[in-house]
Amino acid sequence: MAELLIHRGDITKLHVDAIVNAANQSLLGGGGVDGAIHRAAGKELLAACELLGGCATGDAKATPGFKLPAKWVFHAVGPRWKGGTKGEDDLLAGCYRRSMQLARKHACKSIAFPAIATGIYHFPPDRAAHIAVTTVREHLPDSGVEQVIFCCWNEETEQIYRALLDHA
Ligand code: AR6
Repeated sequence: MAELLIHRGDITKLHVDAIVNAANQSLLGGGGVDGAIHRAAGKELLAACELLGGCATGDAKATPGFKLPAKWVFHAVGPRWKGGTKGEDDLLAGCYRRSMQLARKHACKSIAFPAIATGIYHFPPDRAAHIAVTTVREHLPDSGVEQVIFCCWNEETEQIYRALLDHA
């Protein structure tokens, strides 16, 4: 039976098979968790990302983790929040679905997600967490993943995930 766990802290420190990045379409780095991942992984990560040719919103692409403890980074591009009527929910679900598919492809047993799109892209955090948990649960059985960590950077996010997972 696969586990869904909550961890409060920095995703770049986690010893898991894959961490997911909240990237942008260029895949060439940025602020927030993206900046932290690029700093911790080293310059080789940017060089690997340059070869990927960008990524569509709602999709994800894989690179090695280089200096990170994680073996892989799945760079997912979340949607900017535009009020909820521009397909944001489906695009965010796509990030989680594609990441779980990449986990299967790369035989990952453990994967950690940040709260994609809830920072600089302003997606409402409770709505985003619901999509994250629902989409991961849906794709878990086919994925071969045994442990999913929802990595929460702040207390508000942690409380939202706790409420969701405790009442499942
Ligand atoms: N570990 C875990 N979570 C973190 C960390 C960390 N080290 N740092 C921040 N968070 P954001 P987005 C949380 O803004 O909204 C970048 O410039 C943060 O508190 O990183 O998808 C990209 O290049 C929030 O809960 O990503 C894009 O241009 C969550 O990670 C744009 O930001 C996501 O916040 C993407 O914006």
